[in-house]
Amino acid sequence: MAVKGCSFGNVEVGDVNNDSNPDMVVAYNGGSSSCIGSVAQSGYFVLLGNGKGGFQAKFTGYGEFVSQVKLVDMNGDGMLDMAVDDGYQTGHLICVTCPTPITVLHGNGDGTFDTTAAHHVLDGWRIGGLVLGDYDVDGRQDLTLLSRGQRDDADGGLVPDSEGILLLKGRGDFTFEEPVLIAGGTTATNAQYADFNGDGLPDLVFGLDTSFQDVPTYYGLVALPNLGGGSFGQPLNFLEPQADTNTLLGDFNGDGAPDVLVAPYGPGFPSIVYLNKGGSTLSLTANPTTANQGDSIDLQATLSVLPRRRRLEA
Ligand SMILES: [Ca+2]
Ligand SMILES: [Ca+2]
Ligand SMILES: [Ca+2]
Ligand SMILES: [Ca+2]
Repeated sequence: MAVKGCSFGNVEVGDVNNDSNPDMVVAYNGGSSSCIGSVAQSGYFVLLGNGKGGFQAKFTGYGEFVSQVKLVDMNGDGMLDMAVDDGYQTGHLICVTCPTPITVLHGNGDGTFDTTAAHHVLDGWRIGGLVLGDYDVDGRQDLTLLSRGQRDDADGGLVPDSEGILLLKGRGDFTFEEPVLIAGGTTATNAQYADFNGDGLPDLVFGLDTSFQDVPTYYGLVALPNLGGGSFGQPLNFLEPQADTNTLLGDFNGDGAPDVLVAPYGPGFPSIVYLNKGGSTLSLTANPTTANQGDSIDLQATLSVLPRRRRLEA
């Protein structure tokens, strides 16, 4: 296996050959611009686990500059497929406005993926991250892509306000509906789905990297509530330094509700944990609903507390 000092992308864990032992896939950039004086083919490594801590690695050449791979069963056949973010490079130079093709490779169930019949999901957009999840809860996997902009073929630049988050509803057969852009004019450092309010719909949380909005409506740590049917509500913003919001999810206090850890990229900022208060809401109703100055009215406060999943299971 020749690595030659080139950069790796991300690592994913999953059982790609269906032997119940966890395996790994690793994105490999290749290309001379990320290597030290050498040229290497871009692609990905598959490391098949033997269940005892050992792995057998195999490299497969693919793409121009594979930066991210994600494992998911896109067609529901029980075998993990692989979504691939390729690009940021043309020739041997990293290109900041070049589109990054998104493809899905069909998993053969034996640790290999069909690179000869890649399913092209999206071309012409510069993508900075892949997020998996069935956001419309129809049982078919969807794709959520972090857009760094759509290439403007007229001038070779980027279409204004085309940064944001692209929602691609999956049809379950490696094809997707037309992308829908939300959070336009912003770029996210990363994004993840979790059901923060316990309504069964996965909500989206991300850290803001850059805003190009004239009047900012997204900043810091952003949570987008899932309204159902594939749509998301207004952002809930939490103040954080811009471009410093790498988000990690976990249930850090063991109450069954997902929390968010904001980890700084650089020195000087502390890590912050946002503990989820669940879907609790406080509302106030007046009786009568209208009154003149000097009249008395009754106010009734209602506190609604959604049951947490762990409590339901107990
Ligand atoms: Ca395996
Ligand atoms: Ca599959
Ligand atoms: Ca879906
Ligand atoms: Ca939810």
